[in-house]
Formats: sequence, structure tokens, C-alpha cells
Amino acid sequence: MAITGAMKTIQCESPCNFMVKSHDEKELVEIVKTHAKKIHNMNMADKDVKAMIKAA
Ligand SMILES: [Cu+2]
Repeated sequence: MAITGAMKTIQCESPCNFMVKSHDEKELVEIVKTHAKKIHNMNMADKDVKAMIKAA
């Protein structure tokens, strides 16, 4: 079983304060894209989401 890299987080810039944490960047991107669409009616590109990723 391999743990790849450090924990990564994304926090929503809007006042909603939505926050996701994962080791899996792909999973992170999917969760944030779904959130952006559902809550903010925003279509985000993968690269836009990746630009928001921070190491936890
Ligand atoms: Cu949000």
C-alpha cells in the first residue's frame, strides 16, 4: 500500500468556506469541480482547480 505525497487541500475562495483534503489530487479536482458547479454554478477547468491546491 503506497501513500503518495503529502496531504493536499483546497479551500473555496468564496465566503462558503468549503474545504477539501485528500492525498489524491485527481479526487480533489473532481470534488471541487462538483462543488463549484452545484454551489456556485461555475464550470472550472482542471488546471484552475489545480492552481488552488495547497499542501496541508
Ligand atoms: Cu464554495
